[in-house]
Amino acid sequence: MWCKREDMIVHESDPYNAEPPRDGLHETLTPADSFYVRNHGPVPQLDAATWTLEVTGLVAEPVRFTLERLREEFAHHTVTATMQCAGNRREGFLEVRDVPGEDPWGPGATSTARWTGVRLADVLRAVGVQDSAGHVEFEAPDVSEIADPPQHYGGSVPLSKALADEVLLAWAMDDAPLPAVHGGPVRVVVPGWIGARSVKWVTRVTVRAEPSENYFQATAYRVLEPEADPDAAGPGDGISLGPVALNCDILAPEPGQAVGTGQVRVSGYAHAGEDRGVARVDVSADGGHSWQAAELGPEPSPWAWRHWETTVDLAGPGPHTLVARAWDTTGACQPESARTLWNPKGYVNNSWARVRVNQAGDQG
Ligand SMILES: Nc1nc2c(c(=O)[nH]1)N[C@H]1C(S)=C(S)[C@@H](COP(=O)(O)O)O[C@H]1N2
Ligand SMILES: [Mo]
Repeated sequence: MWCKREDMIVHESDPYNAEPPRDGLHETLTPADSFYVRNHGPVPQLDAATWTLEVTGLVAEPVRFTLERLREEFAHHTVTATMQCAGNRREGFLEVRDVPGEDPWGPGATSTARWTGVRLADVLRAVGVQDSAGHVEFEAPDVSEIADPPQHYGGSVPLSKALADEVLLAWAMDDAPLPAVHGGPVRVVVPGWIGARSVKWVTRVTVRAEPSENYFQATAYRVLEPEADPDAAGPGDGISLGPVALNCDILAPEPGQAVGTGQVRVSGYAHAGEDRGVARVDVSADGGHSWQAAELGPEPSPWAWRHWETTVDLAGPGPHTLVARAWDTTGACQPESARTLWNPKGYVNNSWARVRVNQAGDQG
């Protein structure tokens, strides 16, 4: 489905929500057939020839752009950026407490691509932003029944982020036309922020004084207090999510994998959102008692994840827990346990990554 590999882990087929197995996340640029998909409604089939983008609200004068006009009037830019859903690694919360009504995403609700398009800032400046502007809202034609009441998908970012160089109206992913399932013909890409703000199939940009009132901005994608009832949550409740929290996970070995005797190669990804970078990743082969620094791969861009790997010695045959934790350029480290982070909608599980493996005995 949607040109994805057959072994995608499909959380929902309608709307289609799927993540790749861990082995789909090893490369700097995630292969298109492995890139995770997060939808809240049916994928709209839009025609690039008739698609238009309305830029309105607190602007000098509203303007409607065709794709051709965007391509012709503005400089093209390419940014390598990691998309990460706020629900990435939610699965890790389930052993703490259930998260009713939300899909148990593993470590694959994140992927990286080279996005090409025009800067949102260039478009906003061309249209003229009024002094009273504070936020920029994005709206798309997909209607979500999950929203209360059912409504088009949307969200917003503060004007300061909307005007940042890295934020694009993108029509290409890894130099190919943006596939429909990823928001083609055009989506917003907000590097360093939760995936929810990178609105797919964007057809309207509204400059506003306040954040969007859309359900997915005002009510969802918020960290509620542990005892709050998510069904009773209303606009403005909880902590609104924007910049991505520092996170990492182990990609190899896989959970439950039987590993041989001797040294074991451990690898994974780490990602620090917004203006922070990954500074170090520590790996423990004894459940977190002792640590060694992993070797960091190249930083593909300030907006992308970094892969890491190292080799560990396991204490001997039997079960072992491999643990990984990332540090960012502010000196902050991931929290140890999902227990301290559990929240009713299951967002931002950025606790230490843990993978249990079994070391085989000597084949004497
Ligand atoms: N129009 C629209 N945009 C959307 C969504 C959506 O359901 N509809 N989902 C958002 C969420 S929560 C995420 S994590 C990213 C996922 O992008 P992808 O499907 O290309 O991986 O898209 C965002 N943009
Ligand atoms: Mo998301």
